[in-house]
Amino acid sequence: MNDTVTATQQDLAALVEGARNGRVRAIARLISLVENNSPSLRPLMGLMAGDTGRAHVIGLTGSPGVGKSTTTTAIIGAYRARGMRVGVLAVDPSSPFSGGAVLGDRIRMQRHSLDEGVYIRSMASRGHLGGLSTAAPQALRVFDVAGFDVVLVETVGVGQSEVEIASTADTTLVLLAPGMGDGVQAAKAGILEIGDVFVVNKADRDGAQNLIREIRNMVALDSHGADDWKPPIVRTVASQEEGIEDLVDRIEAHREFQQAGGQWAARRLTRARSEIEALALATVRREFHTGGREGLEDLAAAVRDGRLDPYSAADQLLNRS
Ligand SMILES: Nc1nc2c(ncn2[C@@H]2O[C@H](COP(=O)(O)OP(=O)(O)O)[C@@H](O)[C@H]2O)c(=O)[nH]1
Ligand SMILES: [Mg+2]
Repeated sequence: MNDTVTATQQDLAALVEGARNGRVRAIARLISLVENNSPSLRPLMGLMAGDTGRAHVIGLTGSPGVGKSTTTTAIIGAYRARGMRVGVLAVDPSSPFSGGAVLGDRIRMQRHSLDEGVYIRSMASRGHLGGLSTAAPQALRVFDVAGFDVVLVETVGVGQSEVEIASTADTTLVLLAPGMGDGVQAAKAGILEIGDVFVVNKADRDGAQNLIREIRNMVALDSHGADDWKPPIVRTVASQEEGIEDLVDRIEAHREFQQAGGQWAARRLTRARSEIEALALATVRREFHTGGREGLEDLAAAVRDGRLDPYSAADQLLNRS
């Protein structure tokens, strides 16, 4: 089967079945189809719709160098020790279709490379319909079909869409580290608002205690109702695997808290909503430009020349008048 050719329904069903049985080649193939925005995605998503929603999706976000990959590797080990199967999706918006993790991550994660209970994949999403906001959930669906108990999503917490990916996880970890010039003041407010668990990594460095205090003050200022989850702050030295058991305990506590209340389902509803919205908007936008809808060029000329106002032009473009 080739990316550029629409696979037959039978091929796709075999691939999905392979993924269901945890076959690495099938999983890899499916994620490549997502990454490359294959025409097969539509039937594929249809085949997979029924058996998704089981995996606990954990997002990790934070500035480059804060220790996301190191922490991810350590968390994998902790979950494996608890007998769970772990998938990792490293979302890299900048890299072209690299098809693999960057070298540093690969070496670091190598200790898990022979473990059948672990699958690590980095994914680019250039040219994907709807970009990251649809590529990431679709890739997550593949991990889910493959029966992973936990999926860790590492994103570079710089762009808005990367932050959104992490924040649509069931549990979002916001990583900060002392001595990186990204104290709480410097960190984007948006990142702090999405944290379910704050991780002060590189706690072996000076300034960790100050950073913890800053975050604690910030969390306290954020108005939490009596029944709301109060984001804990966990100290880690990921490179030494220190604090990781505590971190995983907090992650599990967050899952249990949400499942006991209605938040688990509510968050997944939000995730589905934004995925649909992103797909629909991307489709509409593409139609404007490929001429599937009449007349963006004509309408633009009419607005430029003062024959039409932009509101009416927009209505006409959407076929609403
Ligand atoms: N001192 C110290 N270094 C760490 C710690 N965690 C990670 N590092 C180092 O920080 C660098 C960046 O880590 P990495 O996980 O690649 O960060 P990422 O860009 O957020 O994924 C690497 O050289 C790590 O070995 C830690 O807890 N303490
Ligand atoms: Mg990394």
